[in-house]
Amino acid sequence: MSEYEEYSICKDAQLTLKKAHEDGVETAWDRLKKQEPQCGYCELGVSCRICVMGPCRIDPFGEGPQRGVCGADADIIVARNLARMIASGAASHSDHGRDLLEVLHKIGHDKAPGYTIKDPDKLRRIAKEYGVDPANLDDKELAKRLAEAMMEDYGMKKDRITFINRVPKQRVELWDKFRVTPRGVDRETSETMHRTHMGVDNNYVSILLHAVRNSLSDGYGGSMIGTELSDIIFGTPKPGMSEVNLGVLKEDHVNILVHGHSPIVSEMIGLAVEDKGMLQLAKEKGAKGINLAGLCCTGNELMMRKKIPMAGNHLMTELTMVTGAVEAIIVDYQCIMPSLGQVAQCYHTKLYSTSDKAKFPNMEHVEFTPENAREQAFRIVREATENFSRRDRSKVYIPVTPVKNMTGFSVEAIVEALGGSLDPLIDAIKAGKIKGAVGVVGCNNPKIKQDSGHVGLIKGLIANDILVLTTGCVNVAAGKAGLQVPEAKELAGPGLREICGLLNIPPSLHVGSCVDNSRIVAIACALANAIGVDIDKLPLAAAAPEWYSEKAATIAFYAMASGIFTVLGVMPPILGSKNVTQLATSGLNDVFGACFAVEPDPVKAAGLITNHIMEKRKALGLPL
Ligand code: XCC
Ligand code: SF4
Repeated sequence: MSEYEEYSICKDAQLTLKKAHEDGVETAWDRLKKQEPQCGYCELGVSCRICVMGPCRIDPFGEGPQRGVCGADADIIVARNLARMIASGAASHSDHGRDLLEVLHKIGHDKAPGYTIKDPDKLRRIAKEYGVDPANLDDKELAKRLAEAMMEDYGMKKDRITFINRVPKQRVELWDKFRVTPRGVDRETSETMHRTHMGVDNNYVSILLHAVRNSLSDGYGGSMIGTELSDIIFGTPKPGMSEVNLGVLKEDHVNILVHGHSPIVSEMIGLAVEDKGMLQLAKEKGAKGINLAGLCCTGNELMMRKKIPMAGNHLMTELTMVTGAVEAIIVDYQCIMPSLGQVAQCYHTKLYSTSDKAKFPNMEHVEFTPENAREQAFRIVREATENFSRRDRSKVYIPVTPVKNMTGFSVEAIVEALGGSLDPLIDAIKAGKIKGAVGVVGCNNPKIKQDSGHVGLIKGLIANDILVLTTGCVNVAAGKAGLQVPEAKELAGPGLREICGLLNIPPSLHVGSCVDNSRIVAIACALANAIGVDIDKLPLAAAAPEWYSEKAATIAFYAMASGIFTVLGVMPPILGSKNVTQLATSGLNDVFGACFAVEPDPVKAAGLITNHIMEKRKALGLPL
């Protein structure tokens, strides 16, 4: 086994990683090695630097200090740190949602040239959910009114955010009872920061209950608004074919990559690369055309809607440049390693940051606003195309050919594939053809062999007739492994194989980006409502096998609080508090009917989840 096979299960990663080392490029894997051994206190969650009487740490062996300078013990410190993680994740998704809200509002005011309403039906449907009567209003006026109604969800005018209306009644009663129903998107994040300041909330249970409320303000607030508005503005995804891996880069084309999370910038880049003048310029520079591909969740957004291929997930982002074939990477925000600029120094790739809130070393900043986005997109694409002349053709190395990936499974598309309602899915679950469904979500983390957790778990689940829904970086892993095409039904158990064959869908469905986990909880709510039970009674689960991001912690929390058992592949920093660990891995069950498990081995994780789903089936009296 070559050294590189220890880092990733993917050929493209192994081969470019080898070249990266030959070229003297440092990657996340190298930097992880230099960080080891990582701080044990921080791993356990028992270090605190919330105030400058500290930093403090608790001795996990009970011999050294058991309290910080302020008197906080391990329970308080671990709970506060975890709550702050969740606040950051919620803030990230919700601020992304807010940017879309701003675009919608500006569309309504004619201040966002180039942006339009691509799904007016959905605009009308969502407006109704917000109590805005669409009758007699044109799209623009409606955009304005819906935007204003959604802005109230971010503030404190309401006592609960609007999409809570999608949640089964029993669940909301439970949330009300434990006072975790989210009131405002920003309010809950702000309150987490307040509660975790020195001398505010010092009860680990109440800190964590508020963290739950904060996570729900993301899942049913910021993220859900982000997803629904992206559909309204850029179109609701429909199933179709695309491609994944580094082989989507084209040797004879200008290659432009978009990276980050928000579709606001990348949709404009998508328009610019199709412009005739740009194509002409590309030809003058000796390229056959301009090839656009995605990375991370910006890539997921474009793949879902426009079937634009994906060059890679999180750990591939540095390696794309090692191909020597990338003219430009345009980033928005989140999950963009600040090392990209350093890697670019070794190649001809030009890097552009586009958001005033996300700037990076060795990257040119070209600020995008709803007003100037079209102009700026053309400017960057022109520069990228001109940059083709600087490519050193002798250094180009595209090591693989692309793999097909089916995409576009929005809730609407799933319902349509089923013939207009969720009933056929419910029938298949009741009959035991499909045993249950699992959202497999999240990142890459160099602590785990890249994509091994995702692929191992998905294979294990589909073999047991469990339908998988993927978001985020999992999509690329599953795609590369050939799991997201209808032919992958051959790897599924007999029941799931039959259903996939009937509907011509893969056993593992790409439902979108990180914010699109809101699609998964929306389906869970719709299933529960259709059957007339609470979500925790359903044969569902969630997993984040290779998570690294605070956002993933937030997603895990809102999945759990929705009643969905959640398995993590990487240990969160909580082991320093027995009480918090006990609560997370079992105590929460008594409150929300779901809790967490940590299992790095994907085969064991598939077993755990299958057992859980079988137990839920048994309790519902369904065949096993
Ligand atoms: Fe980021 Fe969303 Fe994680 Fe990938 S999966 S590393 S958060 S890009 Ni959401
Ligand atoms: Fe130390 Fe308490 Fe300050 Fe944390 S909040 S750094 S435990 S004194």
